[in-house]
Amino acid sequence: MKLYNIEYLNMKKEKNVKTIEIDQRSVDNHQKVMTTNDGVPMYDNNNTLKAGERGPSLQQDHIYFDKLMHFDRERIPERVVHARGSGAHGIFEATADLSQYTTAAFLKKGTVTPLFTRFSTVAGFKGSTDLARDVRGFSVKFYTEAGNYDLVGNNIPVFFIQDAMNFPDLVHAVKPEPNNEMPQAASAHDTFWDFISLMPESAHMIMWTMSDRAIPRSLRMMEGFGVHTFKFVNAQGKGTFVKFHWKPRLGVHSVAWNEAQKISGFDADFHRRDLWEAIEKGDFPQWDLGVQLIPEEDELKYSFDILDATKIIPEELIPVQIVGTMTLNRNPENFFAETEQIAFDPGRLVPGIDVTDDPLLQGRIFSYMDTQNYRLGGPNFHELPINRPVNGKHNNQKDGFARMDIPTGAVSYFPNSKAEGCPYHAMLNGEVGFESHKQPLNGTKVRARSESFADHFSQARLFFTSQSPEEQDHIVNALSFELSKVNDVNIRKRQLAILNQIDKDLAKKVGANLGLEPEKELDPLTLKFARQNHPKYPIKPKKPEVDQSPALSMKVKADEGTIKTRKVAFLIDNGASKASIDKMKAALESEGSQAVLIAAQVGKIRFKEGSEQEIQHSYLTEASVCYDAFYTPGGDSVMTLATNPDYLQFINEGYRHCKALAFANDAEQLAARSFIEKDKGVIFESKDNLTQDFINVMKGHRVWEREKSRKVPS
Ligand code: HDD
Repeated sequence: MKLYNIEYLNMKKEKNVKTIEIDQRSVDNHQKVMTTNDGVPMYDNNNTLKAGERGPSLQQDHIYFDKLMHFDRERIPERVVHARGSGAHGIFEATADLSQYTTAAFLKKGTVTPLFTRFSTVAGFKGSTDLARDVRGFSVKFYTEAGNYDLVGNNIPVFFIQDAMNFPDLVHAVKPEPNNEMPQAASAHDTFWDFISLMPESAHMIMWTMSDRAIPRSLRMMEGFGVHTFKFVNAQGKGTFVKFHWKPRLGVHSVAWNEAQKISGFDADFHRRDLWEAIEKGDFPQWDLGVQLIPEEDELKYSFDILDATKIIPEELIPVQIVGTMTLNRNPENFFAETEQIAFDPGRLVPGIDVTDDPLLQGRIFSYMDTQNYRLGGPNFHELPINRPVNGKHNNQKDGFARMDIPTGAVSYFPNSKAEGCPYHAMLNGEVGFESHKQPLNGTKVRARSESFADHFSQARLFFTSQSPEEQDHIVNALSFELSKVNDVNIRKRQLAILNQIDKDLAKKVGANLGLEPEKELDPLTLKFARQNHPKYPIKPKKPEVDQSPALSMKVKADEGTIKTRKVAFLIDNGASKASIDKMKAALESEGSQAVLIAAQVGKIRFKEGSEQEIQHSYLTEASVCYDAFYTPGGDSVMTLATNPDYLQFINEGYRHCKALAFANDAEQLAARSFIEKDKGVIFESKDNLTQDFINVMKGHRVWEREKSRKVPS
């Protein structure tokens, strides 16, 4: 059944069952008199009530107390992890027939379901930078016709630990150290690497977090993963294991670490702004939802355990099938009411989807509900507009802080006869309700770890060796940076020994940057802790099914890239040639990319041809690191740009970060005043096909080969 009309839904100011409901709660102050919280018009919002104009304030000033009482309570606890986040409304349209595997109503082909998505960093506080080296949260709440379904994932398909019992320790280790609350939003410190170097199960995740995946170019350009193996359940009650993937339509791209550090200074809201602006412009970000399906019979077939959250199922082993598309098409009206108050929970499941025995997933099921109760002040957080299911909630739960629903009648128990047995549970009427998958269970009560979880390095190696040479270099650099920030040399040595188990060359290169020779064996302390879980550790790993996984590399494949929504800085000044600007602008816009004119100052500039234009961006406020590519048009502006250090900084930095730089005929001489050397990413109008070559290089995201020449001191 198609619940909503897709064309209608794709309008900019989205209207769907959920957003209509949200809009009903929105408050418009236009032309309204200011009132107290009780709706009483306020005569004077400037002065407290006093005994005489210069006298003390009076205790009867209820209006002032009303205002301050609310102000004093404006802050709620930030999320204990994932505090910094950005969200948007959207829709999901199911495009594949999955009825053989699941009864989930929102996955029925053709169904359109409203949703809200929140992206986040993990370690930083609510006000921290978007560009921290960190995992990104990728949470989606589907408001389905069978209730809310939350897919609470990350942009990395594996996790640091295997069992939820270690989660508070992991978080304590990565968060700022408790004595001095430093460093903010950074894993480059002793306590994090102390923990990691004693937990070899983190090796695979560390490869991902030290790769450029942890510094995305945009939230719109990252993959998302459900991480755990979940279970689909069909109408006959048969289960199928499933892994969820989100594939961004704009491709998967990152910035360079040097850029990330600088963006944090120039625009700590870089990702938030990028998401917001794209949606405001109507450039709605889209992801395809993919699934990897594993028959129940194959549960134990692989060299790794599918219940182990530190493992992927290589796409080359089980391909990802696309089953639908998510479109984010509306920004929140109010950050707090929507993005902050949304409460995700991986235990929020709908009929047709269930959890598996993954011990990390099992542990999450408690934590989320518990944290929402605390963070949002009580058990009625489900009634907040952003959290309410669109199909209504009916049960006998009552009271609690800030109850918003007003249940009617005298009956709040089940079974009852006085309310005709209502609300009834689905089985009474033979209706569909959530049923746990009928999975046979038996076991001895133990606190233990399965031996099938003991191979910590095979997939870490698979990830590293599947990267391009440039991506491998970035991992070496990131590890060298992080471990150089660690003060305790024993921690460095321990981690280096872990890296040596992953890849000898990797360990050697990182070791060289730390002045250390990698130890052949794991450190005795690492072994001691690993043996707590696996007494016979190290256990000989099984032979992996694949030894290369091209899907793990972000390198853009030839002809697959797009420059849609990319921002190109046009570096100009008075006297710039409008014709030269317009030619490039038209070419870029035809590919969906955006030209931003940047001059020495905001205000009017006059073109060579005589016309004028209002400029919004100047070298004072803009930074090269916030743009994808650079164009210097021709005209008389070339003379002033030649002596403008801010301009030269822009292009030098763009060059250092391997971005495309194009120069119109007259402007080519400017390259000679910088550190730029002609390569395929430096396009000269006199030598190249100016617009087409520029676009082609941008499609490849970066000219990474250029990195070898580290000559640019920007
Ligand atoms: Fe978690 C938030 C993702 C393991 C406990 N987690 C949180 C958010 C995301 C994830 C995206 C932010 C949700 C939002 O935007 O509001 N967490 C993950 C993934 C994990 C994972 C992909 C492993 C595969 N988490 C994990 C474990 C535990 C938690 C093992 C505890 C046992 N996570 C929480 C939490 C948070 C949270 C403390 C903090 C705020 C919140 O829940 O709403 O309950």
